[in-house]
Amino acid sequence: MKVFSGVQPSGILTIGNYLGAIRHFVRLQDSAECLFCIVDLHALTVPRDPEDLRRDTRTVANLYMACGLRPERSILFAQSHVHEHAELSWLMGCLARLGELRRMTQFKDKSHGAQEDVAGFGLFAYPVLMAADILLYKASHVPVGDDQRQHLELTRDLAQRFNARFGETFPVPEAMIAGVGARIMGLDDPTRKMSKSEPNPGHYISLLDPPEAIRDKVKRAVTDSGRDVRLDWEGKPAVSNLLEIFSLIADEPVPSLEARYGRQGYARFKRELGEALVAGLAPIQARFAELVADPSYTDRVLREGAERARVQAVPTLNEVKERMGLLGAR
Ligand code: AQP
Repeated sequence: MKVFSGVQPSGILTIGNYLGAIRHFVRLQDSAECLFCIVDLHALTVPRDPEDLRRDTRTVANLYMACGLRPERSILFAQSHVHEHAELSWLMGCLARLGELRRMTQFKDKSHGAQEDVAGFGLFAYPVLMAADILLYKASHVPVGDDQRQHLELTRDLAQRFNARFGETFPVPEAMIAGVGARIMGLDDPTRKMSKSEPNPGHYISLLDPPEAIRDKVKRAVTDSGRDVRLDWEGKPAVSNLLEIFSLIADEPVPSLEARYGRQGYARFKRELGEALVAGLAPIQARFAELVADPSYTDRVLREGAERARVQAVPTLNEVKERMGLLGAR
């Protein structure tokens, strides 16, 4: 089993990124060969301030480690340090079809329905680069949140198309999408996925929010009509989202939380959820503070991670080029 996944340095990671993805990365690293990437080329698909992007890339690296990823166990690296990603992306792009890329919902969401003549090409080509990220390492499994399901399907289609046309080369990777936590919703709007790049800070809880901010954001989180705390995504989407977050962060089953808070109204439930989040994030924040104090360590982890990733990336790229008919440089 070979695992690949990535996170964009497009802001400070949220509990959505943690509960939907990184928590699973940490678990997988003890049983599988793992590569976890900071997909900085993906972050360029929307306008970014260069200094912010550099800072966020280091922050994601430190948060990976603060959450429990160990560089001696998993390969941690920045996508742009392994230029083979961009090269394979071109080759895969030659197999992708405009129609299938146009159907990608993330492109539609992030281009905000802009006319095609102004929507970014990078945003359009994003899923092809993501397919290249995964296929470059011949990964068999990709742990992601639910929002990446469609991109994974495209990756599988491209792998199969390549294999059919040029001979068996890529394993067809499987998405690993957890049942619970795969789609944490916004605190301000339970119909929208929680996202780190949202302008309203009340929408998300970041892994680095100080305790007061966490308590305050949970207190202000929208709730549903009525008073009872129960899981009912149809009728009570906001409370169901909070219950799911509570269950995951406190490692307590939802029915046990329902039994405790069921008919008591929302105030105590929210107060104790705030405390559970503060307690759950405290060890991550403490470890992060240590890592930030030593940027040379982070840079070394990324440099060594890229070297180890390239050992796997270069042979795949050469194989692909040869199969496609490119003349090898001698
Ligand atoms: N709300 C979420 N619930 C569960 N999982 C989530 N993920 C993201 N949001 C949620 C998962 O986190 C991993 C990293 O995501 P990404 O950085 O590659 O991009 P994204 O999916 O677009 O995440 P964001 O936070 O919404 O970023 P921005 O705001 O830049 O678009 C993925 O596995 C993702 O599924």
